[in-house]
This record gives sequence, C-alpha cells and structure tokens, in this order.
Amino acid sequence: MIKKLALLACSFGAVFASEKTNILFIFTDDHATQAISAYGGRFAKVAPTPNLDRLADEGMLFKRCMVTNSICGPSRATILTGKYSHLNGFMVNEKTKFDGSQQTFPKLLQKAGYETSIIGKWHLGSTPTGFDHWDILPGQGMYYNPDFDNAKGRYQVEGYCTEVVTDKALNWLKNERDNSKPFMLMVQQKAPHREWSPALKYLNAFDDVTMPEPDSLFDDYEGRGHAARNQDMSIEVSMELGKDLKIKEFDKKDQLAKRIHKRMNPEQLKAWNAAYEPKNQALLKAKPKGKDLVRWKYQRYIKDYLRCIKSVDESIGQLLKYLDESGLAKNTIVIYSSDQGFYLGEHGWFDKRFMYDESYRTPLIIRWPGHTKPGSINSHLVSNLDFAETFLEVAGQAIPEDMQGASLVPILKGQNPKDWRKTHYYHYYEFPGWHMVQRHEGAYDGRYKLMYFYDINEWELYDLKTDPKEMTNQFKNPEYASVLKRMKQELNKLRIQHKVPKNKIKDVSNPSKKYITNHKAEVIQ
Ligand code: SGN
Ligand code: CA
Repeated sequence: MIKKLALLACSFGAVFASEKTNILFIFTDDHATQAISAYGGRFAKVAPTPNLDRLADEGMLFKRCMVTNSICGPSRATILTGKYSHLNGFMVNEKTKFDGSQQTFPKLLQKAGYETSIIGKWHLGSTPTGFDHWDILPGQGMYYNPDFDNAKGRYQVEGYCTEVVTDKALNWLKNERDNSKPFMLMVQQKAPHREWSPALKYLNAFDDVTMPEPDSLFDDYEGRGHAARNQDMSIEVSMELGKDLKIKEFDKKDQLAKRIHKRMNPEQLKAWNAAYEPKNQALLKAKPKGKDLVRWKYQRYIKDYLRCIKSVDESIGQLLKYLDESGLAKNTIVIYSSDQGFYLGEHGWFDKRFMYDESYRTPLIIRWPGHTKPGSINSHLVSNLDFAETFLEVAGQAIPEDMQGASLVPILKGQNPKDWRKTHYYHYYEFPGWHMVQRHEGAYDGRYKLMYFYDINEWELYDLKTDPKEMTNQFKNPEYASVLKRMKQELNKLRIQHKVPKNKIKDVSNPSKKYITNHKAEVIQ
C-alpha cells in the first residue's frame, strides 16, 4: 500500500526527497588517470590526490573507462545524451553548438522531480537546457578572476577558477537549492586544462621535486604510422615557452598577457611574478638546448599540471566534507570523472584526441554508500556513454531505448552482468584542427586495439598485453592475422550496432583556420 502511494505521488511529480538518491557529478577537464595516486601510475607517489584516493577507498575505481571521442565538447554531449557524437550531433569542438532541444538525462531527471544544477565549464556553445540552475564559464573559461554566464548575463568573479566554482557549488548546496527535492549537481572544473595555470598559493609546490619522465618522452614513432608522426602536439615543437610555460620573453602572441597578466589585479600579479620570475630567469641564463630544453619544458608542464590538480583535489575534499557535515553523504552518489585523459609526456606529447591509451582512458571513481563495496576496483569496459543511463537508474527512472550505453548500477552493486560489452567503439572527427590529429575510428576489447585513420588509409593494431605503451603496430604482423580478422569484424559489428553512417562523414572541422602553430621548436638564444 505504501509503495502504491509513493508510486502515485511520483506519477504526479511530487517526490519525497529522502527516498531519492542525490547525484553529485564532479567533472574536470583533461585529467589523466596517470595523475591520480589511486590509479597507481607513474605519478602515484607525487600526484596530490588524497581526496580522490579517499573517494576510491570508499567507492569503486574503474580502470577501463573509455571515452567515445577524446575531446571536450563531444565528451560532454555524450554524457548528457548517452549517445555517440554522430547521433547527438556534437562531433567537434568550436564549430558546432549543442542542440539543446534533444533528450538529455538532466531533462529526464527534472521530470522525475529532481532539481538540476550545473556550475563551471559547459563548452557546448548553446545555452544549457534541462537545468533549473546554471552558472557557467563562457567558452573555455579563464583561470584567474573568471567570467561567468547565467540566466541574467555575464559577470566576473575575483579569485581562482577552481575555488570559485567550488564556492558556488557549496553555496548552491547550502543555501540555494530546494531542500524538498533530490538534487543532481554537476560541478565542472576548467582545471587542469591548458595553459595549466595554478592557484597562487600553489605556484611553488613541487619546486624541489624532479618529476619522473615517461620512457617515450623522446619517441621517434618508429613502428607507428603517419598520424602519430605528423601531429602538432609535441612538447618539443608545439608547446609554447610563452603562454604554456609562462616565460614572458617568449609571449609572441600576447597570450600570456591576455590570459594571465591582464586578468590579474596588482597584488595577484606580484605574487605570480615572484613565483615564476626567478625560475624563468635561471632558465634564460642556462640556455638549455635540444633534449635538455625538452626536459625542462616537461618539468615545468607537469609541475603546473599537478599544481592545478592540487586545487581540484582540495575542492573534492571540501565537497565531501560538506556532504558529511550535512548528513547528505549517505544518500548521495558521488561520481568523479574527466572529459578525457591526457598525455603527460608519453610519446613526447601533451593534449589528447588519439585513441591511444592515455587519452582514450578517462578517470572514473564512484562512491555510492550502501550499494558499492568500499575499495573495489573494476575492469569492465565502461564508457562515458554509460553515465546518463547510470544516473537515470540511480534515480529510479526508465532508460530510453535510444540511449546507446548501459547503466553501471549492476556493476556498482558488485554484479558481473553477462551481457556487458566486450568491445568498445571510438571515433574522433576533428581534422584539420588543433593539434592536427587525423580522424580515426576503432575498436578495443580490453586487450587488442584496432585503429583506422581513414583519410590516409592507415590501420594500426596494438596488443596491450604485450605492449601496454602501444609502441609497435602489429597490423602487418602475420602472427596477428587472426586477431586482426576478428577485430575488423568487431569494428564492423560496432558500426552497425551504434548506427554509424555507412558513408564516410564529411569533414566537419573548420578548414579556414590555420592550425599548425609552430613548425620549429623554439630555442633560447
Ligand atoms: C584549446 C587549446 C588546445 C586544446 C583545445 C581543446 N589551445 O584550443 O590545446 O586541444 O582547446 O581542448 S589553447 O592554446 O587555447 O589552450 S578541449 O578541452 O576544449 O577539448
Ligand atoms: Ca578536455
């Protein structure tokens, strides 16, 4: 009888807040799993992630969360819709606007009586739909004294972006939300996106540490194809000493001035200069060349990146603390993820886009008290394609037929669903574009990965068991003939299953833009 009444109440839109699970989705931009201690990668000992590690200790860490398309807007559109880029229409950054009239999980949660809110980076071009509250960074957003857009217009807030977004999220939770409703809050940080600008208080963190280098920092791409060779994302050539590495003497395009110096008040600028100037002057005096300069760039890059992570992690700590203090923790599922992974020097790179492991894999850590066994580690092939479905099931809602992923709820409850995907489909579309990564699609089964760069008609096949760093393309190796045949069949099956258009999708990027920024590595004279 009670159940019936509750159902009746639900069908009229009224929901008992205490019965529904709240959803806190914490999302960052470009956070690689290598930079989270709990993932145990190269930086396990130095990554400043005690709060993320705590979340993993209290929940489930997914080792194989693969993205559908390793780039910002498309990843966000996949999460909102539970659909691949070719069906949600958002295939590349910048040129397209997200069609907000389509079905999204926040809209479905609203119908189920949830109050929905998004704070921070949105990066989908259009005005958010499906949110009762939105307060977003325009475009990529700025690290220092960021602008925000909300229903009333644009305004600026003084402070460091990660902290400002966290304060806004805490304020919404404490003072602004409707306590009679369950909530779904998306806290979306800009950090640790390029140009990796840290909070002033952390500018000198890691000064005494030498960051471990990846084996492939000086990769010669032997054994790979033209796509890996001809990208524009190497630390050596593409990473700028000015904007990226914060040396004003190299700020030829005025980007350092525009993004950082001119946004700061005199006090902030003074603190910023006090931290960077002595280190910069030492470099200009030492004039390292060749590999030594690449090594210096790598150290500055990784330190700034991890300094950004310090604030991200601190923010997570504050949010978890509030959930504890308010008593909300036990009835709130907390999800941590990022829009994709990132190269932290592997293959000599920064940025993402490729289906190679470091940018194809994204962090996913979920704490769901009373449902998920603390400290569990999962290896199922899951995806950002599954997030919408998961949130809907957590909220007790039906999952629409046209969503293409599957709810993670059974996995979170410790089950081993027999029909879980055995292969995952990937497709990247942005060429020509930033960093000049060829368009490609591919299939991955947890061990073998088949990639097809269709515009240059080149295939690559990797065996991640024997070659986890993907250094040797086995496509032409006869020993892999049967694997290749099977993976090609899998790719075809996935294309049909996910309704990928048969004809090659026309170039959807913006060819009028000149993307290659540097053709030669900068030198310090
Ligand atoms: C900017 C960055 C690129 C980055 C894209 C996409 N350049 O254009 O390095 O790949 O964003 O990033 S920057 O000089 O402006 O920092 S994404 O996160 O939006 O996909
Ligand atoms: Ca990103």
